[in-house]
Amino acid sequence: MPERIVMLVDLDYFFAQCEELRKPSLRSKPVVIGVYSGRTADSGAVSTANYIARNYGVKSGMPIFQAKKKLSNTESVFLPVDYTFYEEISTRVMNFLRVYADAFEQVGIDEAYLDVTHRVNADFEKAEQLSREIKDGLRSRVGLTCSIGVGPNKLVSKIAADRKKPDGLTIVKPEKVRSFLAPLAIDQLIGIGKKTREKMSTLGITTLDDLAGFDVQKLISVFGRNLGVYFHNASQGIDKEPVQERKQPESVSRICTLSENTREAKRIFEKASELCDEIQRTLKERNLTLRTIGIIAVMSDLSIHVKNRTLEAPTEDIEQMKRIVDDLFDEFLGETQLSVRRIGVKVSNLSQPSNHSLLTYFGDKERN
Ligand code: TTP
Ligand code: MG
Repeated sequence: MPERIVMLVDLDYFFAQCEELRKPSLRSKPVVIGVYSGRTADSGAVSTANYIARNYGVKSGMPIFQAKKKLSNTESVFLPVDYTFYEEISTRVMNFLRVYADAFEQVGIDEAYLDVTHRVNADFEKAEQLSREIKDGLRSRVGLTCSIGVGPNKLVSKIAADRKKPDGLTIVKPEKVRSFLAPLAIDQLIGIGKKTREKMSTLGITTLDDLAGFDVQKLISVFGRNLGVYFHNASQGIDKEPVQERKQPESVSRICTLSENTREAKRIFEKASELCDEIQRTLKERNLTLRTIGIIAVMSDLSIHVKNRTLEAPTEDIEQMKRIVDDLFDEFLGETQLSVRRIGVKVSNLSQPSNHSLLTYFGDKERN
């Protein structure tokens, strides 16, 4: 394969930066965006935070009350996720970026791969200029900063983009790939989470250099052929995955006929729960999260009813999905006297979270 040049553009502290965009006075303060569960005023988790808040130790996934503690003596601002607004900004960013690429692939809400090989005549110096042009353009046209990684493939460009943030630019030419990767911890690779890291550690592997030097047959015997070969290649920066636009399904649904018509909530919930499990398997296979959950009920008179709920942020949590499906059926049964003949569950507003993109190719269920 001829040498490629692939760029990964990742927006900095995206949700928080969007909030700063519409309210510039936030820029000088710690800003935390949270998904509030609604149980108590502060229950929920941090979605992201600006870099001022990160300097106080605030991180994605941290409980909101803990972030509040860390920021107790500051002028911090806590805001709920406004996904619709972030999607609008994301669309503007992606439309801006797409024009620069021979091939374009959006990953998640704030990242995209650009294959720019032809555009820059396979010249890394030109790719660097182009990266600066893109960074300047995003700043002046949309008002956002990003971090860019440039390398000979997706794997290297992704790791490169993570090296310097915010507002970073990291270029890794093909001849530097090995020395760039060698000292990094193995969990820089997509697909290496806690369990794999521990297993590798027992084999004496902690860095990508250790992994690159490890016998591939032994890796295969421990992790299976697909993962073993993937780890072996990835540790050396070998990745042939093309940059290509992903076509995502609009929705995933399952429907079934009940063994007999019923109004009994428990029986409906049980069946709906099985449908949710099936849907979740499909979502997992395709690395998709959902934001809208709907139920479908076909009644004894064959009339069809639909009810939907849209969450404030995407989820992949099956228990949350089942709770909402139960709620929706509960509400629905309260509104009708008829018995139910067929039930369905439909999820839509699907998206692919960044960072998970390679997992399914290699059959590893682990998450970073
Ligand atoms: P990231 O690109 O991982 O994070 P980020 O853009 O906030 O920060 P960075 O400067 O390190 O790139 O994720 C993009 C958005 O996805 C982020 O702004 C909020 C959302 N997100 C969550 O809701 N929960 C999470 O655990 C993570 C990691 C991200
Ligand atoms: Mg980001």
